[in-house]
Amino acid sequence: MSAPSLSQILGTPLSAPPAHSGCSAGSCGSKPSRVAGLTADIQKKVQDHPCYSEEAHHHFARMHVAVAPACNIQCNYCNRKYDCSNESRPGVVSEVLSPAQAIKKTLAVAAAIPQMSVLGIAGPGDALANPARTFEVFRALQQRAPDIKLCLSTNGLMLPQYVEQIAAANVDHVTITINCIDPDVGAQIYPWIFWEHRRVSGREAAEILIAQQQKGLEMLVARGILVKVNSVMIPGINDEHLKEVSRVVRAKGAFLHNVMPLISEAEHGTHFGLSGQRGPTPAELQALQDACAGDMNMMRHCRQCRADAVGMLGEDRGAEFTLDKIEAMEIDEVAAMARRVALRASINAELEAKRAARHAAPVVQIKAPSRGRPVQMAVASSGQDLVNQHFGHAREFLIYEASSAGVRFLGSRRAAQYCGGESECGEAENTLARTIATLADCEVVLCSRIGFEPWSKLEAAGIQPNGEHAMEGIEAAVLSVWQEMLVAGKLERAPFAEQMRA
Ligand code: CLF
Ligand code: SF4
Repeated sequence: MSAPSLSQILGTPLSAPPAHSGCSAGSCGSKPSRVAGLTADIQKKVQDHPCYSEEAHHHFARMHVAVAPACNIQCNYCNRKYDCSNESRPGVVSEVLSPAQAIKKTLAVAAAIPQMSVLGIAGPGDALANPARTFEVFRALQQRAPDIKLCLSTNGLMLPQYVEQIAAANVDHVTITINCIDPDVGAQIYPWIFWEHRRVSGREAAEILIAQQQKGLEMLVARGILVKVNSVMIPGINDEHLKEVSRVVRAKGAFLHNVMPLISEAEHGTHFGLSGQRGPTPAELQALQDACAGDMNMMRHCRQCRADAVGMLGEDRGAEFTLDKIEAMEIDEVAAMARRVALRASINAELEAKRAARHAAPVVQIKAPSRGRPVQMAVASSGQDLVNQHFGHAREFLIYEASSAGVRFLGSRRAAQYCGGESECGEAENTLARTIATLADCEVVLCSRIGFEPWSKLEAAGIQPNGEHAMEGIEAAVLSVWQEMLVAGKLERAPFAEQMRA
């Protein structure tokens, strides 16, 4: 007997993804349905900010300038002395810039990459522990490139003192790293802070920091500045507590919460790395993000950028813009700004048209949701929201879940590039094994192309490679594969990984 058709199973033709095929409410930042539901003012602020809008991160780039070397607190997960060109994590930079160098670099990048819509100051120390340098850059860019959004990231210790200057500099996106609201938890994360000309340690330090962060958050919200809260998930220390943090910052008006995994390796020389404190597994992180979600916007596409990152999230083009290279660049600031403004308008018009089409599409009536269990899939994409990357070239995979409720984005996972060229000869086997382990809970991997060797190894591990949706939109492709699995009766069986465990 042949398999039933999809419309027989679902009871209605499926010509398009469901109207709300993106993340379900509260699951991940400003997805299309959320962008449409925001006030015009907020929509304008987030629509081309790659961190505040998941949709925007497929199309717009950001850059950081590393003008803030000093920090006024110590976090047990931070060591700014360690640098490595392959390393990507907050606090890591190749060169600290003077404000003048940072301004020049920003104008050079903004001329070369017209998708660049946001300039952030995120270290390598704390932006507000270096206020003169930070605000000099913001003030100059406000004058010379007023179309670029200004973004600031801080630990919050000095935030209340600088809210006025932040507002005056037209910075309308601020990130505060808030890992706790309980000083006993904080004492396990922060050994000391520098406060009113003295070093304060232990519980007292955490108490001061928490009070300053909360006050700063309230003051920013009162001024209409969008606040994102970053939290580092540290298993056994603040993982359970972060649900309460999420509840409190949401009640105070934070726009977005970004729960990130602790990065902890002994070779980084951090306290947590040396003491063996582990980071969370992808499943633990996902579970906490889901638990925090409620009606809060959760960010799930963070790439834990370097403090000198340049380009789309997930890529780093910093090597193209070293000081010696930008010195040699001729920049026509006026022409570059006109190009950026035109490109931004055209991308936003295209996204608006897609949103309208999505809302106009027929709503899929699912009559038998129990027959379609959720399926987790990995996607290789180099941007534009498309399945457009060769499996062997992917340095990260985007993880989606498809179910009868639609498609939702779960996050991204780093991977080593399988086709790494001659330098990696002999390493390919290990790289592939590591990638397969990273994707072990996915049932399908979508990519534009894939070689025979990785295809057969993925298949043997229960992960079905799929190159049939090359250059299609990611969500439509993921939904389409789920539908094919449903029609083929594959969703009546448990995922391969579960079958192996049974
Ligand atoms: Fe940079 Fe941060 Fe602004 Fe974005 S990053 S200062 S809000 S422009 Fe973005 Fe990078 Fe995650 Fe930060 S992906 S680490 S959340
Ligand atoms: Fe490092 Fe940032 Fe913590 Fe300062 S606030 S110690 S720079 S992670």
